[in-house]
Amino acid sequence: MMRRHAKSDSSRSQVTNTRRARVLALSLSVILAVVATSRGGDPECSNHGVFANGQCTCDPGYCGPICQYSNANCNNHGNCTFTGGCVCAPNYAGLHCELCATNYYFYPICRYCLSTTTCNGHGSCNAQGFCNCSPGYAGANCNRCKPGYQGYPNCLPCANNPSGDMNGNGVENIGDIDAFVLALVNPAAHQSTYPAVPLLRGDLNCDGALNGLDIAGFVEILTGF
Ligand SMILES: [Ca+2]
Ligand SMILES: [Ca+2]
Repeated sequence: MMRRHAKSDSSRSQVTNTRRARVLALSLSVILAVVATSRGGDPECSNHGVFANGQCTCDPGYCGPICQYSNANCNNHGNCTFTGGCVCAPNYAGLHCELCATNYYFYPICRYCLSTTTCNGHGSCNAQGFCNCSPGYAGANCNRCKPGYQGYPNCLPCANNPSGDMNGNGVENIGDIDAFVLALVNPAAHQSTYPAVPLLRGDLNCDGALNGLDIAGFVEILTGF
């Protein structure tokens, strides 16, 4: 009995040692992999590539004979080249992709805008690459008439030249809200307060009447939306 026990203990011990060896081997391989990764590449390749057969194979995003260039040299808006230049993405330009290409605006966003297409020929591109619509036009792409205008693409002023200037001071702004609301709810009071401002100036949807249907146009004039 004693000998059988001893044999059994010995074989258990062997199994345990084998497991330990396997765990150790696995741990070592993990450690070696981590070390290799953290080292980042061969020194001959600026630590950004692998040196073999007399030349460097650079990591993604690195270039040059010894991987000394990177996409960071291109402001990360293009790919570096073997000679240290940049091949910029289509919306970027400059030796280091530090500019927007023609017809792109608002570096580093570099948004595309072309007045004849993006703004439908009824506006111009602003510094942010959005459309500033010509008078009488509205919409992100100047693809419709502003309230008070009709007949896209011509967008001529409607009868009575409607506008949001319901207090008659020459500008359209939040100062017109009270006057516009007064014109809607108590036209006679509006006329006595602002005798120089015809009620139909508020006919922003151009249907020949001033009523609730003109509110959306009034809000758009004040907010731009
Ligand atoms: Ca006004
Ligand atoms: Ca109306």
